[in-house]
Amino acid sequence: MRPSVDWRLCFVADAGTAAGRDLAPIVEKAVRGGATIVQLRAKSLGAREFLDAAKKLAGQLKRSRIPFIVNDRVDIALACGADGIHLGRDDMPYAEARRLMGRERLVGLSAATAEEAEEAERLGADYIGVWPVFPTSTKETGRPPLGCDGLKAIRSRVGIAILAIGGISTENAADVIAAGADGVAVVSAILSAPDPERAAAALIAAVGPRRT
Ligand code: TZP
Ligand code: MG
Repeated sequence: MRPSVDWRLCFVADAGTAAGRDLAPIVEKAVRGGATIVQLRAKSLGAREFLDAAKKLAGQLKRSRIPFIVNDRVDIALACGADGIHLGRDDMPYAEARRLMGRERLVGLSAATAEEAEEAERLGADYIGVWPVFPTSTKETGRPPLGCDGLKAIRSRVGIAILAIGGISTENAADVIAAGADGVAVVSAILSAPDPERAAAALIAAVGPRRT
């Protein structure tokens, strides 16, 4: 059986935003601060570099007992022994990804609308990354932010775990949880902070105690 997941704070370790900085020590600090999940996102790395980084984080996070999710690439997730995969609309379709990943690993899907959220739930995804909740400069979204009202509307339509993403900070994290998210996923709030451990600690404090 897959262990239950504490969804509260997903640190999305984005190689692009890190701009050459080693992700491993930043991930370690984020976990020390209270991150409950880590996702590796590496849009511009080739397979070999992506896999090297993924293997390093997979080993590190196994020791910390923190679920490790790979963004985009099912092959990398399988090769490094990750706990899950996160897929967007242009990535491998859910059914093929699930067949390869199996039921013991997590498969998460991005959802920008209530229809996409319902489809993800129907397909059997373990969680959805709902985006963009607030304006963000980390990723070109091309969509107006959902805001807490948009997030609430999605919450009313699905029962699966929701990770809110896009412009989440210590200032708005509690509102996002009040709107029905199970957790928040952040890039810059941790990666661009002067002290990633303190930033993660402030975020998890804003999110509050585990409820699921
Ligand atoms: N997916 C949807 S928005 C986003 C991703 C990876 C970026 C969120 O980054 P930030 O810096 O936490 O706003
Ligand atoms: Mg993707």
